[in-house]
Amino acid sequence: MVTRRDMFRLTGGAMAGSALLAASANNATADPAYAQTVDPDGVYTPGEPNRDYTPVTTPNGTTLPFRIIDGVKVFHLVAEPVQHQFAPGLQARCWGYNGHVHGPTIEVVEGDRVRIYVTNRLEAPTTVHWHGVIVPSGMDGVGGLSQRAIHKGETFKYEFSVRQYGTLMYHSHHDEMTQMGMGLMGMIVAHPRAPKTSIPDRDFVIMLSEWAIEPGTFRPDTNVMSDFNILTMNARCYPGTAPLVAQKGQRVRIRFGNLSAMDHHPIHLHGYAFQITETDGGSIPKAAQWPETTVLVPVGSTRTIDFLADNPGDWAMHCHMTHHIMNQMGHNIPNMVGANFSAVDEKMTGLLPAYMTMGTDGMGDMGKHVEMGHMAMPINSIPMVGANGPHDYITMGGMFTILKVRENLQGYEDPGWYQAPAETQAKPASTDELIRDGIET
Ligand SMILES: [Cu+2]
Repeated sequence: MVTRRDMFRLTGGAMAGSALLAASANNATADPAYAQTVDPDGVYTPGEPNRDYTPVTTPNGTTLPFRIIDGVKVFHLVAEPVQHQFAPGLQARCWGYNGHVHGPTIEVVEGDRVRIYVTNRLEAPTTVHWHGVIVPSGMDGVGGLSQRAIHKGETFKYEFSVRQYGTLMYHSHHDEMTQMGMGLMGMIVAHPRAPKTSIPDRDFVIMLSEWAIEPGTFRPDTNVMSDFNILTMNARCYPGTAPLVAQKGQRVRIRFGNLSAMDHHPIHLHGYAFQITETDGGSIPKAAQWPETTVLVPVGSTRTIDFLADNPGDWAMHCHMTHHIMNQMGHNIPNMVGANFSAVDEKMTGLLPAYMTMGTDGMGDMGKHVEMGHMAMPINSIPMVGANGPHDYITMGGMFTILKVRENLQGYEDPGWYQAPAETQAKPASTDELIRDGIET
């Protein structure tokens, strides 16, 4: 007699068994909350990029390479100090994996058997926890609870079968406040063995995190509890963030993870409404999804959004907490908005020709003044806001990037700024228009 399990063994990872997999999936997903299309006890051939899945893109980041040894996908993570640039003009001595902050994205396929070696090149002991991944208890990577810490110079081996699909994470689980604050984290994407929904054309991965780096210093301060001043997407703050590029008509997926110490981030996308389709717990049934333009990504969670890129343009995508779109914002400065400092400025310029009182009209001009050389900045620091845009200065920094959707792309390099058709471009109102519409100014 051939049992259901035997059938899985016989069909292996081949898509020929997909009808059977789909039938089984209904039974399998009835119990666990996590998303699954494989038999948890089945044996599958290792999933290969562009054959079994469309690889994800990690803007400003990279994907961890692997080797297949006797049917097992073998990865090697090296925890080590990394000199990391957050944006031009700001870098710090952080901790990361394989020369990157954050670590490379680990991409696997449901049903894969994976073996992940972790070498510790830090002075401090460490561990790696596979956040949201259903693993045997001894592979969970919690220092003291699941294993002893990996000491300096040691290499540990983690091995498990991937029995779910979705957007997951990895991070140090030893001296968590320090080690995650220094950057020891990365994203994991597990692709479904037998996808139940359409596969996206563009699939992006973005880790949200936060840092405290005082201007003029070169090391994140992990003791800070609330005054984080560098807010990042894939460990970069604007203008250091790379744009997300898609062609009109493509199905786009963006997978957010948040391992900030203390802050949830409501990420808002302009130009689109999207569906929230996954959490790190699994995929959300179609009937339970609802449309949004802002997705709240809580600390210690992932959220996946899906939409059709049918609206060409340059679209802002940013945390909607306004203090999270500033760079190295000091929060202990006096409130200057609306104050009249013209007499002070006049007297001060006699003493210091470059003197200028900042903040009376808000902070929007600060980046511009720095760029024009009107304002001196401490060493290793960046303006609170922005960069030059196509129309004027962009007054956002921090957790901000741009989704660029174009009619025709030659590739996925930055296509430059969007040229809006003249009739769709906001511009100063003409006198004729004001008279015609009875607008008095
Ligand atoms: Cu935020």
